[in-house]
Amino acid sequence: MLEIKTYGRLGIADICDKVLAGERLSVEDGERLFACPDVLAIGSLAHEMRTRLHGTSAYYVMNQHINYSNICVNGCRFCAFGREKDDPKAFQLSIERILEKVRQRLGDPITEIHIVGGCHPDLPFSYYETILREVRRLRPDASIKAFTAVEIAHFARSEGITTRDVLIRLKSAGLDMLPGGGAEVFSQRVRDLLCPRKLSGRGWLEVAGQAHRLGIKTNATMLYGHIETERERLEHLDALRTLQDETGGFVCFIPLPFQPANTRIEGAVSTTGVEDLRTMAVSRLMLDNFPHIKAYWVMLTVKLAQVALYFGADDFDGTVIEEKIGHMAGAESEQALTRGELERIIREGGFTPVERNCFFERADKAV
Ligand code: V47
Repeated sequence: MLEIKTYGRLGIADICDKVLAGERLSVEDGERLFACPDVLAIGSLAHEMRTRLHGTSAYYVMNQHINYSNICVNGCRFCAFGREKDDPKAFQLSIERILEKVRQRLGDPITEIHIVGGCHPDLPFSYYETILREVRRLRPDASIKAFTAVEIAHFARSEGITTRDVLIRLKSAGLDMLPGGGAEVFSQRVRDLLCPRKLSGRGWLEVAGQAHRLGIKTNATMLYGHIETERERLEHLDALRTLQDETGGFVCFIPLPFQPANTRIEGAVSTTGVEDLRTMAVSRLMLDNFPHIKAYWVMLTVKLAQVALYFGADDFDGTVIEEKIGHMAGAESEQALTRGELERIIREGGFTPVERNCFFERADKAV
């Protein structure tokens, strides 16, 4: 950490005291952190908290992403991945094609398969159940992290059943965990402007809470760097930690910097490195009840994600293998990293690489 007097000079000595005492920061504290000109001071506070929780460990996972379809009824303005059904770039994978992708990687020691798509207008619910059953059969040792809260609500609407029943059926088909996507920022103002057809912030939180109560862990994301205010980011973080107080079901938080290419937000530009690091650090400091914060290298770039390990992040995500959502929006990162590359990046950053599964159980201890 920097010297205490530095925080005094910056007018945030009281926030520094709260962090050191393990006390919760308010949304107003968060606003002051965003306003503080010294990003290193904020970063070192977040690093203090991250080190208290995880020491020098930095986690990674051997995983595989599979997108079953990009056809989506929501048409969110920030998304370059989703397509209408009749678009020449629309795709929809058959179950056999999905299994083929899993089979191609059977030789790799993958412990997590991450499956998401758009909100498809007419795929039957049995399609999703079959994906889970068959992937589970092919790779019984890998955890399946699939379908965001937005997809869960969409399946419920299409099938005419409750989101709770959707979750129960998917769990019995092999679902282990929900990924954190679809949260964007919960602010209704932002959602009305960017994704009016999408599940509301309140709806997203309800589905996440239901999943937690059924014993299904989830992650949570925040898409930032478009039209949202800092206050809206902080209110998003506050809503997440309130739910986490109730359920304890969130595993990892992932701040996602908006990638503007091929999207429909006029005049949007990429976030800068300092903004990304500051948002990472503020997220770590606000989310005092979240065990893990992910530096998602796909959206941050590998180099900035490595630096983010000093700004509150403790997880580097993983091998990924084939990424579409960020890359269709202009992400400049690689498509995949190997175990060797992940370990070298983490080690050269000064951390100890620890392989984990989707629940953050260490690979050497996982059953
Ligand atoms: O929900 C969409 C975001 C998310 C853009 O849970 C965009 O472990 C940036 O949620 N620029 C999907 N982001 C990715 C995601 C995720 C990724 C890795 C790990 C986990 C996890 C979750 O990507 C979407 C949306 O919020 N997104 N468009 C864009 N233009």
